Amino acid sequence: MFHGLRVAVVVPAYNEEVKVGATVRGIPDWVDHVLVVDDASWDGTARSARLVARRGLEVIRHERNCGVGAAIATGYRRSLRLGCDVACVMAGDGQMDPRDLPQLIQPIADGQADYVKGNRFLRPEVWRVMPPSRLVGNIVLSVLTRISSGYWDLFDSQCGYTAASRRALLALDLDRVFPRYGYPNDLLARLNVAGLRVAEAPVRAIYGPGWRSGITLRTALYPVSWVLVRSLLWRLHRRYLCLRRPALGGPAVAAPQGELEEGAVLPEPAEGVPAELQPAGAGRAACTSA
Ligand SMILES: Nc1nc2c(ncn2[C@@H]2O[C@H](COP(=O)(O)OP(=O)(O)OP(=O)(O)O)[C@@H](O)[C@H]2O)c(=O)[nH]1
Ligand SMILES: [Mg+2]
Repeated sequence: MFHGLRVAVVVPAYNEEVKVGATVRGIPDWVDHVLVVDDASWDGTARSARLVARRGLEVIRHERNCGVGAAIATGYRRSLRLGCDVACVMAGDGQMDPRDLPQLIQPIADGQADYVKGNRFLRPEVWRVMPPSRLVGNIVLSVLTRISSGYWDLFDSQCGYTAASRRALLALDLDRVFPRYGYPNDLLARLNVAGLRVAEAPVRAIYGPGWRSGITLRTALYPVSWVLVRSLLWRLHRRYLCLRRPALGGPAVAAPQGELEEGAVLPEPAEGVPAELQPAGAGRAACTSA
């Protein structure tokens, strides 16, 4: 618990058998639930995570690779079902420092923010620690994401170290969040359309000697460019042209199984995601949308 809030840390992991154990062990004891989402890794990621003896640890495995955004959405759904007040995301590759967790959660605990993202550029050593290719990419994408998301004060858009309040998770349509690299950019536009308050907290950048990344032109740059254009158009459409419609399809996610509100849009079952973590109502007879 953190100041009376039940906290989950979601750890998306794909082929991280070397790093995931240390990542999980580093998460402080006051975190109530650690939800490792192994996205159909072909190495021993799930086994390495399960070897850690820790209260509240769950290892969820997708049957097929769904992408980092989809893995995070699976973890978010589980945290909602566990009754958590806050769900943080900490990558399974050991690039996020657990000492930064309290300052990510604090603005939510203080009632000042619904969602908090890390910003590595708020710490001076970032210029020394982050590789030049990442510095340039981050700066360009941060500026573009300001435009696409409508949050003009935010920076370091690609930082995946975040804390989301229950309120934010219930307002988002988790089934529609972009499933692969590009999800942070997509998520920010969705938070904006839902009218949620987003804050930033300084976090450390970690790029050790064993650093490796799944980011390539094909896996990241092209999808992220597409997400930025799509998010901008969607946000402008939802904010300025759809004034009579609700911000996002919240009820479908918010309502527990069996208690869906009339008129809620029921999501399609997500392929590769375990049955118990399918979106609320998935696969049931669809209602008509409001
Ligand atoms: N669940 C899931 N996780 C993934 C997938 N691809 C990457 N990840 C995880 O997402 C985290 C971040 O991935 P990276 O490729 O290192 O990207 P990054 O850390 O944002 O960027 P770098 O600065 O290049 O390291 C890691 O914990 C990966 O294991 C995927 O397809 N599914
Ligand atoms: Mg990484």
